[in-house]
Amino acid sequence: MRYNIPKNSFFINNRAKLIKKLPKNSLAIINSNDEMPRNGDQNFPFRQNSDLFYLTGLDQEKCIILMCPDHPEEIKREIVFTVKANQSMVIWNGHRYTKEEVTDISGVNNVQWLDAFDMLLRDLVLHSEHVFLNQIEYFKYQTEVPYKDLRFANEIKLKFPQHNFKRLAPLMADLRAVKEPEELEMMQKAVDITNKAFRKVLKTTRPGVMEYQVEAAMSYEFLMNGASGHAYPPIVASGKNACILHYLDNDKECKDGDLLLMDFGAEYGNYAADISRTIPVNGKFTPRQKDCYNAVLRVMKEAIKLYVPGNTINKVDAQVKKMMEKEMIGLGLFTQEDVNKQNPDNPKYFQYFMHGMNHYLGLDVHDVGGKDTPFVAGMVLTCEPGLYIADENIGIRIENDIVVGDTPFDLSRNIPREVDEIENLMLKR
Ligand SMILES: [Mn+2]
Repeated sequence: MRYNIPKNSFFINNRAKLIKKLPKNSLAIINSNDEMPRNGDQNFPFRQNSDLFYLTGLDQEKCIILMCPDHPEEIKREIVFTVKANQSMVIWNGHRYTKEEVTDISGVNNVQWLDAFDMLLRDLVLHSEHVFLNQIEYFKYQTEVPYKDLRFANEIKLKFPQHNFKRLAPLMADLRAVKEPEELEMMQKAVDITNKAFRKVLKTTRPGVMEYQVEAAMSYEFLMNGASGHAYPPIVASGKNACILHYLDNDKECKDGDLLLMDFGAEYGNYAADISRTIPVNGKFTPRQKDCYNAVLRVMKEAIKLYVPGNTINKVDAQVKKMMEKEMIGLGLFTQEDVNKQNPDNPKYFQYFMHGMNHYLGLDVHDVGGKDTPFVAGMVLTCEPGLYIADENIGIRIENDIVVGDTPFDLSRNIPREVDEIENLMLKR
């Protein structure tokens, strides 16, 4: 393992929290993610199912957990299934978990090989009234790929059509949204590695550098420090490319006088960082760039104060949009009068700041949680105001990762963001 995994008490506690949410006589089933085929005999790099990792710590393909907390036989209340490695697997793919290792990592005592799955599943289903099945339920996302949990749901419904099937995803979302101390530690580590990468970028960026070379500097620091890599495809966007919100080409030259917007984050032990920074390619902001940058930075500092219990994503977003509107008037992008007579369905600010300014962060970069769910201490969200003035080749986003609390805590507090700080660090190239 490249990372230090939390003690199994963390995973045991996570399962206890889920069990509390299950009605009596329930069975919950969570599968490992598929190994996704690429081409020929290759797979894409394996990434564990976030819910399975959260409940077990297991970071290997073909694991399944069955949780049946009211089963009359105590030994069957929690079972993990895993693949039994044969000699050829070990030679070609390396070590696979032993039963003892599964117990050490997850704290589950009953570990079985996959060939015992069908009979034990039958036993547990027949002792249960409700069967909770997992599925990706992220809003605004759909896929035509029949992934493992989905195929499994279809299969088990055919086998046991009289059972009462229920959605596990909303329960998992409730649990995962509020982070345990072990998780904050993992996320802090992901953010700290991202900080190292940013400082490397400050030292290596200059006119003539290609965007992908900036990306390479990030990747180098990530891997050198035990991250599995990028938590999501990084955006390295110079000049007007910064106004393309999901720019991923990263193939242009960074030019003298342009800004460079980077949205990037390390993944450490399956936990994501999500940071954005904007720097001048040549090491010095122009007066106009500085004015625009400081406008976004002022808003960010005010916005972080809103990450307190009771607030919501939508409420914070609305307040921040008002703050940005005021800054835009200050920057001469439009006037108060324009705002007074604007079409409320298409406000003036929208032309220069067209994305949401926060989302949950955790095992997934766009983590579970609702936009109108009141914040609770221990939730982690990004704070990412932006300003995009395509006509002026200016695209700015500054993004930090904030833990909700009466006093919000900034995981990214050590990542440089002041104009002077950035310019000074770039001077030392
Ligand atoms: Mn983000």
